[in-house]
Amino acid sequence: VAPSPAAAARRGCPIDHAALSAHKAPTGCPVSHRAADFDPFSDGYQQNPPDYVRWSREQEPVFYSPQLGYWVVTRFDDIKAIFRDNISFSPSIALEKITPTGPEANAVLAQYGFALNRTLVNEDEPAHMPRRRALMDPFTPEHLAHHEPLVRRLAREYVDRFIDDGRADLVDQMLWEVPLTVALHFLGVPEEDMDKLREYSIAHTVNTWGRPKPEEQVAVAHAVGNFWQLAGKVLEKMRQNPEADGWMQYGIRKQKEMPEVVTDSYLHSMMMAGIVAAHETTANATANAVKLLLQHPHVWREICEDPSLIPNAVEECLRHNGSVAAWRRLATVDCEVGGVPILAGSKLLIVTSSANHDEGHFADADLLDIRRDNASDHLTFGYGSHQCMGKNLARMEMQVFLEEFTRRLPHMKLAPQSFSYVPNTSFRGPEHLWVEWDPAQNPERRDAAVREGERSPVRIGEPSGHAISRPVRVEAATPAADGVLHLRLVAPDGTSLPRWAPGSHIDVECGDSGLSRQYSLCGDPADARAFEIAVLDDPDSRGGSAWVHANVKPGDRLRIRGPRNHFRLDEGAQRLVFVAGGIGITPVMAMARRAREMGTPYELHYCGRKREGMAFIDALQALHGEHLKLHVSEEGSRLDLQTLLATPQEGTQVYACGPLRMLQALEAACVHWPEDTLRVEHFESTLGTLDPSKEQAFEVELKDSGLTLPVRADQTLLAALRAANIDVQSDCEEGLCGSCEVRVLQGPVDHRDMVLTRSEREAGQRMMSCCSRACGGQKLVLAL
Ligand code: FMN
Repeated sequence: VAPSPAAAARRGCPIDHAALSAHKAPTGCPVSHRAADFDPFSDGYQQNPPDYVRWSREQEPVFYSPQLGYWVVTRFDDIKAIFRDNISFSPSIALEKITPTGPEANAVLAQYGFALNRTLVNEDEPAHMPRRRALMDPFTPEHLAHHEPLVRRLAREYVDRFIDDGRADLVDQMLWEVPLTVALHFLGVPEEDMDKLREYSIAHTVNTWGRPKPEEQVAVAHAVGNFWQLAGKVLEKMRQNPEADGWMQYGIRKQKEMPEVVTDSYLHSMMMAGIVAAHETTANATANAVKLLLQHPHVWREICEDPSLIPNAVEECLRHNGSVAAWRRLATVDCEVGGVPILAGSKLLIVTSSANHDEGHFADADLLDIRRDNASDHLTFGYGSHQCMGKNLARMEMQVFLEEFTRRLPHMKLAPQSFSYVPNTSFRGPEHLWVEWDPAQNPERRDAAVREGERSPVRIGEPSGHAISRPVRVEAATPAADGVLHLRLVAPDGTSLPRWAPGSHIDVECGDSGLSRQYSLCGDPADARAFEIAVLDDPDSRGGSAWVHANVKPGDRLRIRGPRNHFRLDEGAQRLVFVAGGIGITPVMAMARRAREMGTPYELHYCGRKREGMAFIDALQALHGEHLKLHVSEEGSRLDLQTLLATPQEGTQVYACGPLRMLQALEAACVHWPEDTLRVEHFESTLGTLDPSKEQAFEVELKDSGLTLPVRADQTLLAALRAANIDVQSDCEEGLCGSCEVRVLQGPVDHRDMVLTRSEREAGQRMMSCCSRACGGQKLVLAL
């Protein structure tokens, strides 16, 4: 086994420079000045971890920190890949002390018989998955629902205590204690030990993830030792009454069935680690969320006015400013992360909070956008087989707390203060959060019913774009061609809208009709004030486009969702060919504008039946000049795809949108081109509704999560995944948009979507979970 980099660092630079230069590391040596200065215990990291490592995310995404003796990883894809592979990247060091303590503190810990060992979070395979599976049931949405009344009651009672004061430290007066009580309740712990546990659990955080000064170490060690012993005593109490409710009692009962899986050491360690896992994370996450929302008063106002935004606001707060800033893994083999060679035995600090601000995954990543459609892709809960088991308990608590605050204290503001954090790498939340308000304005003084409020159903574990709509005002509605209406949509208060990239679309809700339809953004991405779309009046309308044409006028309010992008332009392409048919011009014109801006050689082919029906011809001619080729069939100028695509050219990419027939012809014309040359977007689906009498049930094995699930004949794969607490995005649920794509590792797929190309289908490595199934009831293995 290679020496650990920490040990090597003490002897000099641990880096194999020759190997690095062969791998084209960004700086040649990962111990750049910035890497050398990286200090996660400094105030800069504590105040804003993703900002503190922005330089790394942008320029040096994998670097070695000599101060910490860890490799630091900051990009989304690299971190997700590490989470995915829990064999090469062992979780065994997740609870190890990041700052080794001195002999005196170690002796104190030994005095208490401290032996915190493997739980779940730091357990390796093959022991981990059987244990996780054995203990998972109490975390399913239906079991968690039993805890909701307690969370609501506690939240209400704690707010009662300070609502007339006009000022409160939400951390001290509520957010610390309520999640602790919920955690204890969930674990099955008697409430009488609460105060001591609170004191001890802070010490545990400092002991594990912090850098206590030598003189503090002994005091911390005493507290941790006491925590350990108390955890042991509480566990003994529970063993006397193993039939009681609680996750620990559930574990005690499981121990009888499978003593080799649920061991004594596990139960004692979990008793201690479980409290931290369930308590501090949620307390901090809520404090971070409230702080963040109050720092964005317009967003706070919006959720006060429309509580249905709360579930996604919670997700966005977890992404933007979550309570787990970084996590750890140990490389067990020589490997590469982001192209940088890492030796077996190296320790990795994976800065999940930085991944959550990675522009490569989250557009306009620093913006707090509570309508972000992929907010729940964040890595705050980790991912894969070790993903936080309690994630949905945390989500439920946070939703309830925010409902309570927005309903009863909508006029609450942040009091002037500076924020302090317990210095540590991983768990992050303000130690105090002072808020103030005018009690005379409390809504319940005017209407006592506000205190009880209406219960909006808590949405547990369902990251669906359908819940998040954004109001816009129609600034202009003008014809862009026969039967094509061009809409310019702006924020009602005139502020900027989220940034978007070419290929994006929005969903427009068609009034009260219950319909919503996707429309590609066709304006200029540099225009931050407006979204522009163009809607064809479809003669065979199912209601959506007909509604738009019959109803939408300037000054109207509409609700939209998105933008989201499943048709991304590869900005690295050497040459671009764009082909648009009819209304398919909308995404393509935003792309062609970008190609022109970047100076990439491009040509834009725009086909239509007759000129009057083709939108934006004049504007396109003005902007693209000779790059634009019009093909108007009534005028006898059809596009000859065979000639256009006769000779494959290295580095060329073809982007196309238009009628199904045109896209099929293009696919045929591109067969002799390199794979992935052609990228298309479909506007229509041929998918019918699921007919259980014609479908077969099948099984899916989820490799990253270590689960096997049945998918019934009357159920989509997406529905089966959600029922098992697996977060999968979705949008159109018609096989058109690509949001619900999952990676397939094994098994034959019956593809029914319009997203994948023929070669992608043949490769069998991806499938759309909203519609595609296994062939003939066979088993599929997915990377989930
Ligand atoms: N239709 C348009 O008229 N203009 C567009 O820019 C447009 N963009 C779309 C983008 C995507 C990603 C998808 C899936 C569809 C798009 N459509 C677009 C099609 C519409 O969503 C919708 O299917 C069409 O207006 C017909 O709906 P209807 O049958 O309810 O009238």
